[in-house]
This record gives sequence, structure tokens and C-alpha cells, in this order.
Amino acid sequence: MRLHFSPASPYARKVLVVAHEAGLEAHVETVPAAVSPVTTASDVVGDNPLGKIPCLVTDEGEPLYDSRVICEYLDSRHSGHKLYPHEGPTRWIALRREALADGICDASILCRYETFLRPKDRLWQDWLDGQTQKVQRALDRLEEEVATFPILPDIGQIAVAVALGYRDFRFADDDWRAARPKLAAWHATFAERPSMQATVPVG
Ligand code: 99T
Repeated sequence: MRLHFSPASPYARKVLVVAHEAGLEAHVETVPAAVSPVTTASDVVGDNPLGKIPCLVTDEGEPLYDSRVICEYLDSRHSGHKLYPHEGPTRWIALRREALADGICDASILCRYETFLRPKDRLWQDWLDGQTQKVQRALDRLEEEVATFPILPDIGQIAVAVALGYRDFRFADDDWRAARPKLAAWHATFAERPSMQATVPVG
């Protein structure tokens, strides 16, 4: 399998953490890609017309995107502990938690593009404030929920750990831990997993 990825992307990290947890990391060849929302000059577009990463090309040559599709595909390719619970409330809560964590990444990346890519004279402060509030509300919700996280890792927890790692990586000035001690303690432990250690973001 071939993965178009960037070591800075939280979505690509989520895929790689899943690959490690599933014991499939040796089967995933990583191909670095430089992507941007304002240019189509990327090797990725042949496999993903949206030009976004991650994009996995299976051994059969089938491109898969986005990260949720890829993660569930990888989880279907091993017989160990499943990261996507098959049924019942644990499944829906894990999927909701993945959506919440991905939403933190979505809003964070919109802020990143707004400050890093948009010409400074066109910066839209209300937009930045609105996206930042989404992130803060989602983090508050996770602080409330963290005591109910399952003992064994699932896709919800992986997505949350990756989203928090992305906040540390790109938004180090936002001390999310200060008002969220339970989430901070959980993250400190989860971040020690070999899958997390092997995928620390680089930019
Ligand atoms: O928007 C673009 O055209 C290029 N951006 C991306 O490809 C980002 C890279 S993270 N990926 C996504 O937006 C994928 C989101 C999708 N829903 C998924 O896969 O889950 C780059 C972060 C950084 O450099 O800080």
C-alpha cells in the first residue's frame, strides 16, 4: 500500500497510528506530498482529485480517501483488536468522537491557512475567532467525556490524541491543558504508545 502523506498532517498521522496499532505499518509505504488549498501542482491529484492528503493507494491500485475511509479500511485488514467497534453504542460513540476530533483539526487547519496562507491585509478576524471557539468548545466537551473513554484504544481515542498533538504542534501558544487537567493526564499517557511515538509531527 502507498500513502500520500505529510508528517505535519494530523489526518495522515491518524492513519499511521491506526496502521501501527493494527500491525500493518510495514505494509504502508509513505510518499511525502506537498499540498496546499491554493495550488493543484501536486502528485496527489491523480489519485485524489480533491488534492488532499492522506490518500492511500491499495495493493490493488484503488485510491482511498479521506482519513476516515482509510482508517476503517486498515482496520478491516487485520485480525487483532478492532479499532472500529462493530456495533452497539460503543461504535456510535467512537465514531462521534472521531468526528469531534477531526472537527478540531478542521477548524485548526482553517485557522492555520487563514494566518499562514492568506495575504495579511485580507485576514478575517471574525472567521479566526469563530473557528477558535469551535476548537475550545470541543476541547471542553472532551474534558467532560474523558473519564468515560474505553480502556482499550479505539478510533475515537486515536483521533483525539492526534488532534491534541496537532494543537501542540501548530498552536503551542494555546495552553489547552490549563483548564483541562483530566484530558491532559489522559493525553500524557496515550502519547506514550509506540504508535504515537513513531508518528510525532514534523514541519
Ligand atoms: O486543502 C487542501 O487542498 C490541502 N490540505 C490537505 O490536504 C490537508 C492536509 S493537513 N488535509 C485535509 O484537509 C484532509 C481532511 C480530510 N477530511 C481527511 O482526510 O480526513 C495539513 C496540516 C498542516 O500542514 O498543518
